[in-house]
Amino acid sequence: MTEECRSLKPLENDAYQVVTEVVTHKINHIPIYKGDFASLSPKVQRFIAEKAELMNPSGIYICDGSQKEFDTIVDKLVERGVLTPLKAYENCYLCRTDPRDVARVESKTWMVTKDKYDSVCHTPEGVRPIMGQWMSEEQFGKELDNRFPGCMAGRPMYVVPFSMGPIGGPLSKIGIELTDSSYVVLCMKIMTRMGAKVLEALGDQDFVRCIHSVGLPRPVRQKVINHWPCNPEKVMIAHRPKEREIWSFGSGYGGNSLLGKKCFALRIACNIGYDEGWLAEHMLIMGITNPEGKERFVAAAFPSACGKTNLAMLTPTVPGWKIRVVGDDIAWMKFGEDGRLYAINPEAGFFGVAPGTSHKTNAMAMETFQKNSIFTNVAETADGEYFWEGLEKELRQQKGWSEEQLHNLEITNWLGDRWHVGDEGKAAHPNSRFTCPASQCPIIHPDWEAPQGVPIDAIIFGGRRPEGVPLVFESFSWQHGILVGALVKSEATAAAEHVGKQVMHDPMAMRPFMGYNYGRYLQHWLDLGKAPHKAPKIFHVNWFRETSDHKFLWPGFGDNIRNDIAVETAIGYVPKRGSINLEGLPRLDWNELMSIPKSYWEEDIDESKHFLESQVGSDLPSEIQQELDNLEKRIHAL
Ligand code: GTP
Ligand code: SPV
Ligand code: MN
Repeated sequence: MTEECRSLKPLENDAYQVVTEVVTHKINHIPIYKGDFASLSPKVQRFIAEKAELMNPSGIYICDGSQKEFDTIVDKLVERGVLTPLKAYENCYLCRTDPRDVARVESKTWMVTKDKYDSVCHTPEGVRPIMGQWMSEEQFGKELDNRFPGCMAGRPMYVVPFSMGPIGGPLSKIGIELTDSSYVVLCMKIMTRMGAKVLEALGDQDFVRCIHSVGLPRPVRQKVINHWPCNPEKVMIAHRPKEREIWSFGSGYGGNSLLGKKCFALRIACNIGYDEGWLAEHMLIMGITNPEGKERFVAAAFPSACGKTNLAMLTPTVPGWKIRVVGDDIAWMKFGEDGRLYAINPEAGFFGVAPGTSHKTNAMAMETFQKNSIFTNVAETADGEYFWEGLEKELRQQKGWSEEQLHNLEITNWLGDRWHVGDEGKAAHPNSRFTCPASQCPIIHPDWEAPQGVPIDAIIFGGRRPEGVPLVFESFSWQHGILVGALVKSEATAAAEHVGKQVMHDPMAMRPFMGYNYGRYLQHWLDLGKAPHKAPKIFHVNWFRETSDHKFLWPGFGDNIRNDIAVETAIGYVPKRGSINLEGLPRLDWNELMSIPKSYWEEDIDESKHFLESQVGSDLPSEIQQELDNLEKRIHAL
């Protein structure tokens, strides 16, 4: 290598010197394995060179996003045992992670801002904020120094340019993820629009900087489990919203490592949305066509593992209705010139909870992942099929097996151990997931990639509420609807590290994904819904109400289509008896499904007030305080 190359320094104009042939193949002492560094914009070059210098990878691999590239990486991972082909399907693979790296780690997720209150609310002394954790810039500097220098030693650094939303669309945004995980590259190819086309569209513009490392430089001192390098003790998912930058260390799983998803499309994007006048939300988007052929679009926010993917792809049990999916997890929404709210799905794939998914509960998801998909932490049958809890019955039917034959089926569970139906423990991890291209969904909406989005008529909030909360109610107004969203609570699920069935607050289904001061976020919602904007209606649903012996009161899934309006109650409009089509359902306890028990709601309002006082404090917008006072009065008058 020439001396001139080794001493390469940023030039005044922000560009790296890329004139000699040597330099196009190496940055400082680091070789370029693939891609044309010289053709990148100065900003992109600088980003790559600086971070390569910091993390010291063995080489740099600039992804072009082609199928050939995907196949090459897959082949290598199969050879190494990281992926196992699922022979029963076309181009589908199983991946088992280190069992310590199986879900998002909310407790290790931080927002880094100079002013603490840009990230969190003014909570009373001694109260730990649950909507976002703040870290000071000084502390972040220390944490970074303690993790990232040299962290990619012995591993290639992949450069993954990606677009959230259709490339070049008016609501779309571009990011570049640097990662030392080839599994992440494969998933990013499925979950985003990725590769050379994105760099073309980017030109000289800025982008969201995403830095991800599994945090285990070579030579590795610890034992690597399942060929899945990670560093659970040192996990850190840090965001610098002002700088539009994400630093993720130590985990290769889902939202921790596919940085386009929760980190960018929610935590960073809600900051961009605050600055630019739009919303980034944890919501599915679906089109519902009634028997007369009229289609309306709905966006729905449920906490993690509470049914977004299932609802978005629902197969209606009531004849004449049609559902088509636009997105299953995230919505970016902006009011248009005509005053209506428009939404895009920034993602290109589904990263869905596997257990519980079957032809009975979500046939459309099943159809979507028959090819070109990656399954993480599911089980595998001796026939090279995926397996998880909830597939027992249909597998038996499909094969024409007796119960005994099913129990004899050889299964390898998510931990790689031999397992049979009926054995102790689980076949698949409860947060095991499928990653599949949305374009393969049979009911993907023809406008799902419309750059300007689809018009939203209604917003739905919901959660897992075993008691007290009726199947459905409509809010009295936009402001009241925002209060309803702010008071969303749900039972904890396996999507993050919380244990047990505790009912937790998850305002707007955004608790783990809030990117800035939650009081300002509520104010932003209030402001956007004002004239001349035409605010959509807001509803709350609960498919998860239980009887006293813990059975679901509502069949759910395909039956979630049944809805009509309405009598006025303390908490909102609820459907009249007879207004919901119940044809073909087993006997339902309508009164219990729709009741609003006074004692439950009296307790609930006290708890809600306490929650908003302690967690939002003086940042609570006065309009929301007013709505809260009104709600309290109505409940006491019940
Ligand atoms: P994230 O991807 O984590 O954001 O989850 P999600 O909100 O998309 O949840 P998903 O649709 O994947 O559902 C999670 C679990 O809830 C699965 O095991 C489903 O089978 C189950 N589930 C979904 N919808 C219903 C329903 O209407 N009733 C009942 N009882 N269970 C449901
Ligand atoms: C969620 O937890 O809401 C998910 C899965 O959608 S993850 O991408 O891991 O955050
Ligand atoms: Mn989600």
